[in-house]
Amino acid sequence: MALEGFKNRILGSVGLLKGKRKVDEESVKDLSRSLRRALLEADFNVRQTKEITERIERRMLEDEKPPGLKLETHAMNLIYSELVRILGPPREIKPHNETILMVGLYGQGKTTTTAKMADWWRRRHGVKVGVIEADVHRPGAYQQLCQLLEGTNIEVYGEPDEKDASKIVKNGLKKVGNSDVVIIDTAGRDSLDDELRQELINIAEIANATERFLVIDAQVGQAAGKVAQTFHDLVGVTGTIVTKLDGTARGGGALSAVATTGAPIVFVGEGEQVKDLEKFESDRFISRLLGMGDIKGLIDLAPGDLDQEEAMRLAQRLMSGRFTLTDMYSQMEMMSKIGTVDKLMSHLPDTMFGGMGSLGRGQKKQMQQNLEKYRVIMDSMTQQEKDEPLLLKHSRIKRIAKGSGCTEKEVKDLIGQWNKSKKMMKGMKGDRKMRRQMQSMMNVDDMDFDLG
Ligand SMILES: Nc1nc2c(ncn2[C@@H]2O[C@H](COP(=O)(O)OP(=O)(O)OP(=O)(O)O)[C@@H](O)[C@H]2O)c(=O)[nH]1
Ligand SMILES: [Mg+2]
Repeated sequence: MALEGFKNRILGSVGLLKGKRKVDEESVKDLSRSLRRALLEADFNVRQTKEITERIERRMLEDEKPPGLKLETHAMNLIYSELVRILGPPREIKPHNETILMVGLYGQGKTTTTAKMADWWRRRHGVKVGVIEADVHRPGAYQQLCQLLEGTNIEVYGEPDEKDASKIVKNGLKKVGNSDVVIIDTAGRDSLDDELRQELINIAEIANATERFLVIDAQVGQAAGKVAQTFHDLVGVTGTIVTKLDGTARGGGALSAVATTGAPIVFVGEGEQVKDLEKFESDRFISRLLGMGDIKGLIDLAPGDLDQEEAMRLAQRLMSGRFTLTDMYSQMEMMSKIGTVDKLMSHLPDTMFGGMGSLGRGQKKQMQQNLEKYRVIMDSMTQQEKDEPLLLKHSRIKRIAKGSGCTEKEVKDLIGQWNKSKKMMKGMKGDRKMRRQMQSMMNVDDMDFDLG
């Protein structure tokens, strides 16, 4: 898909510098040319592409490369920082006197995100939020919104039988307009016919919204630029929301949308639940986009009952390659506390766990089930066995299988998994580039790779 293409092109561009020790003008030009193609293909507009490539050219020639860093890595870091820069600093929306109009194509997640944001402001800022359902085309839109916000005390205004969206907005504003934040959900558009265009323009005029947020599914890819332009022409988009980032797509299409409208990303949606909304941070987004992984994201994911220090230790253990079964066990425990494997994996570098970050949904589910099973099995082991898994020969395996109610094969599978992980970690130990990347991500000077 478009996004993988983008990432691969960037890697390809940077790869042009392989084996070079010093920067020279010619290779910088090559890099820049290749980069330009990658950006244009990802629907960055010409102006933005020019700006990025020129800045990278200049910085390649002028910035001093940190000692010990390969030229490719240095270039990658520059590209990373320029992409982060172009996405801009986070957009702060003050939860006071705001009216937000949600627009976007069919099924992109407008209604869900309306509920998510409403709840987010209520939870985070404790302000009064009111919501207006102005989608008169999707049957059941009002019920959908009410259901999502059930139990939150957020007032949802709707007139399920009314066919005139403007009227609903007018009435709705009278009813909930005095809230600190008012969010208006509108109908999805498959393609924009004249009638729908006019409806949206009318709503926008009546709502006189302080913000117009465009909702884009992360899967949309390159088409996002065009879509964004259409809505921008109609209502003047002021913010972008990328949804479904929990899926396989990494969200590159959003870059095109942002490049087109200049409206920064405000929130990202990472699941179907109302709580699955995160404030956007461009550095995190770009590192995920480029498959660089994101240890900070991993740590921030930890819920309140998991203290940061413990989470840091987990990250360190993940990186350190120390791999007794006990280590693996506590990792698993914490993983299950942090949340789904799915969510965790999307924050890890692609190369970790042998590319587990790009496993399909089915495979991830399988892994989650395995975790459950492993846990049961390990509960039947002695501490010594967990510390020294090499002790686990036939008679012990038999005993453990019996004790845990699993088959011997399942016990062997666990040992096999441990062996595989251990090997992988050994591989990482040898990979200096990876190690350096980990170190800089975690902000540590040296890491203890104790593999026994
Ligand atoms: N996995 C995942 N699913 C999401 C996310 N946001 C929305 N969805 C799902 O996407 C589907 C469409 O979401 P809606 O909120 O109904 O989309 P909409 O833009 O209001 O759709 P229309 O009103 O038909 O135009 C629903 O099944 C949502 O649960 C997300 O961030 N992650
Ligand atoms: Mg909807």
